[in-house]
Amino acid sequence: MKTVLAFLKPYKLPAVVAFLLMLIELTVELMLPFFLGKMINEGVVNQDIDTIMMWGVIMIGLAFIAFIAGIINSFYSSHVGWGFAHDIRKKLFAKIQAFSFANLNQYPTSGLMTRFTNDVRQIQNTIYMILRIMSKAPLLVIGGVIMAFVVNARLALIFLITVPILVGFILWVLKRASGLFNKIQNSIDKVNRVMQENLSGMRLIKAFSRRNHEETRFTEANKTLANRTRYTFRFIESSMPVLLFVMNLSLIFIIWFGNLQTISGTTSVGDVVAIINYAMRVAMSISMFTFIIMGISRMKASADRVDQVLNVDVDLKDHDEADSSLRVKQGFITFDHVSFIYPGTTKSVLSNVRFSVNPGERLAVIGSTGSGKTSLFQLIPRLYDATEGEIRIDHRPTTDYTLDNLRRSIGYVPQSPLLFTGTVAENIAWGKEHASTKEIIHAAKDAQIHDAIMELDNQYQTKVGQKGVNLSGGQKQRISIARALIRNPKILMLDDSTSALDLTTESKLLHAMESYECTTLLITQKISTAMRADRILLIDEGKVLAIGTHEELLHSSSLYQRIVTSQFGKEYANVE
Ligand code: M5T
Ligand code: MG
Repeated sequence: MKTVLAFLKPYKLPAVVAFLLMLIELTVELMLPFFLGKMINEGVVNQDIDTIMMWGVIMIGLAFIAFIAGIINSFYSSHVGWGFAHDIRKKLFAKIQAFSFANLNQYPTSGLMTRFTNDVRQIQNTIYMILRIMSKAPLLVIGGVIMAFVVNARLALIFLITVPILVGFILWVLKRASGLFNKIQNSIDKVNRVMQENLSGMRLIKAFSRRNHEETRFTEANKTLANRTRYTFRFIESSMPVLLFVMNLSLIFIIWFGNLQTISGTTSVGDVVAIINYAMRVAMSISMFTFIIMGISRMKASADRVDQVLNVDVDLKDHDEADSSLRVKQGFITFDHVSFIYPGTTKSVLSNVRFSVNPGERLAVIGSTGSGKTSLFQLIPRLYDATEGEIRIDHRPTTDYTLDNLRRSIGYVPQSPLLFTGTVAENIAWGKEHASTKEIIHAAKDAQIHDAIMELDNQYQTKVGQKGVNLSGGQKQRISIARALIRNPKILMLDDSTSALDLTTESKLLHAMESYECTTLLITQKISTAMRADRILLIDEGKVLAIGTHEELLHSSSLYQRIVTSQFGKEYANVE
């Protein structure tokens, strides 16, 4: 909770103002029973209308002041709440932007979403309530007891017994409730996760006709949430009658004992009325504790969850020795004895990988599924860091570059293309800040998608829906290629990005890409594509089996021969 609460710092002043205004309200509330007692003792008992009027006017005046203080307090409290929530969201967002892939794997999207929305709102509401009324309740209990002693110490003794019992009981409930609310928050996560997967996988669910299965999953998550919420609230609500019972007992005792004293003449009627009034206010404040408990324990649960994210160690950041003026100039890539294991796993995905790619060279990476091709790609822009060995670009370790400079020089087309909500033009321009229309069209033409875009209803201004559902797989691939090309990268990486293209289009694309002065790495399953590269890297089970031209591999690698045979037939491999 600490990290989150530190965000209150800039709001010290309005928070203090709110607190002071609350103190005014509190003082008035504490004075009113006292004056009421005086009004009865001096005015009512003596039947003195003037005195009654005087105290009446004073009390109305005070109540009015409290009323105004309350309104201004509310204004300041909500200001603190909103500002505070805004700052946390901003910080959370920035933090998540800095997350490495490994960090992201740790926190599912739904969990992050819940933190952004539900958790932050929970904290905001509680902060508001604390400034508005919650902090008043305990002070009112303390002040009420003190004032009761001021009015009549003998009658007030009863508070010394009841208040500690009640406070102890409340603390116990608080401790218990905090754990329960944590569980509720986790269940909300779960419901969100199921819902999110459901929405993003709706087409698949329909195609596989798995509606019932999904419904069961949702019903279960939802039921757990409902059960936990019910249990927690029942627990808290059942503490309420206990509180009221103890408080009412003490009220009865005050009335009974006060009555005896008034009859014997040791206490005045006004004092008894004032003490009863204090007892009622103390009782009200104590019963408010239930809400305070709910609020604070919910806030604690939420704040801890937000804390978790804010305190995550981002394991991938600029090295201290990174030189911010260093840029990738040529695109010379070296893998020097690189081994890689995904964080949190034990399986070696790449072992002892060694190869170099010259500036401007085109290298095809070929290998069976799961052999580590994508993993190898991810190491270059430092989406993950190699476990062992070093990757150098232009003879400098990738860690010498700032992440920003390194990634800026790379055009990466991931294996599953992702489009953002927006127009086609915006999606292409996403690759380069301030891209002109001319550049967008140029990149689209090179990516062989221009003609297809022109056939869309609004051409470049066509909106692609969430995840670009209204485009074909091949169209999405080519838009994401255009997005990479528009950067004019020094290093272009295509992860199986031409798999959905027909041979003619693919051929045109590869031809157009030749005009870009960059080192190109392309993962492919097709020998025909690989053959168009300068050299081919054959990878299997995380090891580099061979690297060389098509002819060289045909002679040196039996696995390569087998792949060629399976794609082109026996004759071809033999003839070569
Ligand atoms: C190689 C594992 C995967 C596989 C091996 C991306 C990714 C992969 N793996 C992880 O544990 N976590 C990850 O985030 O690594 O996987 P790859 O590099 O994706 O293989 P590929 O690109 O050659 O395969 P494909 O199917 O794309 O051709 O054991 O479990
Ligand atoms: Mg892959």
